[in-house]
Amino acid sequence: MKSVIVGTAGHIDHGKTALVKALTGIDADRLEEEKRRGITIDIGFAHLELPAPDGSRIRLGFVDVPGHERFVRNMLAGVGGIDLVLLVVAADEGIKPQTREHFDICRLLAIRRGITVLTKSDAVDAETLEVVRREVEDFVSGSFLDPAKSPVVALSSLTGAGLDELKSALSQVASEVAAKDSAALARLPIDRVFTMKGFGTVVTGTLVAGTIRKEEELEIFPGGKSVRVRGVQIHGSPAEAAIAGQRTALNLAGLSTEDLARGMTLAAADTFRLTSRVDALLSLLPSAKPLKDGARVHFHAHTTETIAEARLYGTKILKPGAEAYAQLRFAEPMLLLPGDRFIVRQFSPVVTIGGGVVLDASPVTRKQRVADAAAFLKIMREGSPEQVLAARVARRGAIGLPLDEIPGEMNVRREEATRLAAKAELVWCNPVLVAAAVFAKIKTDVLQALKKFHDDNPLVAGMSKEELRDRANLGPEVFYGVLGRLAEETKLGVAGELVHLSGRGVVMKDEEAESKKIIEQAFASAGLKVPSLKEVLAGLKVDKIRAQKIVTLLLRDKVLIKISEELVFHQSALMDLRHKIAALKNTAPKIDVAHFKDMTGVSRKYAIPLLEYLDRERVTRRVGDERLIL
Ligand SMILES: Nc1nc2c(ncn2[C@@H]2O[C@H](COP(=O)(O)OP(=O)(O)OP(=O)(O)O)[C@@H](O)[C@H]2O)c(=O)[nH]1
Ligand SMILES: [Mg+2]
Repeated sequence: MKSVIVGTAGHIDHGKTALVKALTGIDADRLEEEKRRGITIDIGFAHLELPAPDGSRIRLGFVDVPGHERFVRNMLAGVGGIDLVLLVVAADEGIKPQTREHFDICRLLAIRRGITVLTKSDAVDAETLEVVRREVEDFVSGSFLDPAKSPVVALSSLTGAGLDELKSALSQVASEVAAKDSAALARLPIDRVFTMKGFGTVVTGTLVAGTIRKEEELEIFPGGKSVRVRGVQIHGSPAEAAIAGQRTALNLAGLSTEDLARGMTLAAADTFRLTSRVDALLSLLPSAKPLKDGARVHFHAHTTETIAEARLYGTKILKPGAEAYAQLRFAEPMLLLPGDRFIVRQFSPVVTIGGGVVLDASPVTRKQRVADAAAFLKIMREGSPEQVLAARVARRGAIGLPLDEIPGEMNVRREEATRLAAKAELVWCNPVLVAAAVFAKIKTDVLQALKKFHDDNPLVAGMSKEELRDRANLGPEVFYGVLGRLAEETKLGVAGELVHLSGRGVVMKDEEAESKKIIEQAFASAGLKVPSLKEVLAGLKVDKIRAQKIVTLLLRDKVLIKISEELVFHQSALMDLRHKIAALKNTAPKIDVAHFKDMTGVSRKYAIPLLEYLDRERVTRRVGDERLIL
């Protein structure tokens, strides 16, 4: 069954609550004080089922709001989730200040459908009724309530005259209202918190999106606590699930009324983030005073309110009737998402001055801030979902946007995020997405850094990955994404921890290659009776620094092996020694220094370091003055 939320709007005492009661039989004034004073103070609720023109049934949830100017903030807590408004004007009074203010609010919130209701028709004669009807029709003409598109119904809640006409108008308009998206990520702005005997802690609200099932885990904003839904009620009856567009009551496990308040939001778990500032399109009412850049305002969205500072983009002052991009900075963080509508009221005296729509609720760091905020926000406002995603990824530059953050940033399900990412032609560097142009630039930068390294270090096989990453100033995800891609394209090679440009690496000049050979030869032919390194290097054609680099290379490649500060051997000589010692094991399990000297022909100066080397290599183990052959 389709569920539609109907809200009342209009000046105090114009008969809103009486109208809801005449329609539904329910008195939405539930507070004792309201009954005593005969006015509505806080929002109240009622419901009604009507046959739709096509024979199906429509469930209407009513949110009745107070008309008193002092309670506009309560009205704002109720009006956020409505699909259809009943703009109530008493025939004996006509248009009054809160008729205007409530109507302004409905327009600023972009409520699309409604019915204009002239109440108390019994209290005036036919002629007066006609005069008021004309006045009201004039007032709403050109708006979403234009009489050419939306019904105007005169009635009396006292006598019931006109009620049937209103019901059929309601059924017609409600059937035309676009249903809220029950497949979207769930969001329930809380408007009431109380305890119910036998049911525990209860929150109510209009489910503005998604579906909430019994036993589901949700997250509370602010606070971030996760909660389990113990029970669901729709209009006082238990239900398995609540779907978008329904007035919803939830019993939450393990929470007391102190943990919860109007203005908080229950939403899909592990998806959204609180925000302290949003970028928005802000419109000022023609009746408002000019708004200065940086002015403080009262900010209302859904059931929340806070104080906000309005930073205008590209202008110092917003003129009445004009609109501008603005950043709203909140005194307290809240959950807001792109597309959310809001109202702003003047700081003092408090009157409604404007409103708008949130374009971006995921502030980025100053470093990542886009140079042209207006261009970015224009895409947020008018772009297709892929364009919006592409711009969001592009502004993250080389840091990229984690796929996991897209649902929270754009209010889309994960599957949708993945689909959009594929469509927007982004580069996937698990787990982040990077704009194709940014990725191409990073590739160039990495290749350049690598080239410079090779130029500066001709004798080194490659650059260490971490040094390259540091040089390119990249996070690990994007760095390894780029490295992988460049390796695929055979622009570079990766060997262990080292990265080298294809075709580069160790490129020796003739002199160096010759020197390398000389050194190697000198040690290879010396066996264990090695010359001093200094001596060998002194006899080379190349300079000291280059000679040292060659030695470093030979040591790195394990052609030469250093066993102590002074002693360097060719690996083949040490290999021979190991074989000899191993062969000895068959005849004698132990060897002492004298025996070792005899066997190898080296002096004590070489014998001790060599034996210590063999101990380290676990070829021998020292036992007293002897070595046990292992
Ligand atoms: N004669 C007549 N009186 C009505 C009609 N509808 C409401 N009233 C009376 O008007 C007074 C105000 O009605 P409410 O329904 O409380 O008005 P409201 O718009 O809800 O007022 P707030 O919620 O305080 O803004 C009450 O005394 C009602 O009995 C009507 O159709 N005819
Ligand atoms: Mg009322």
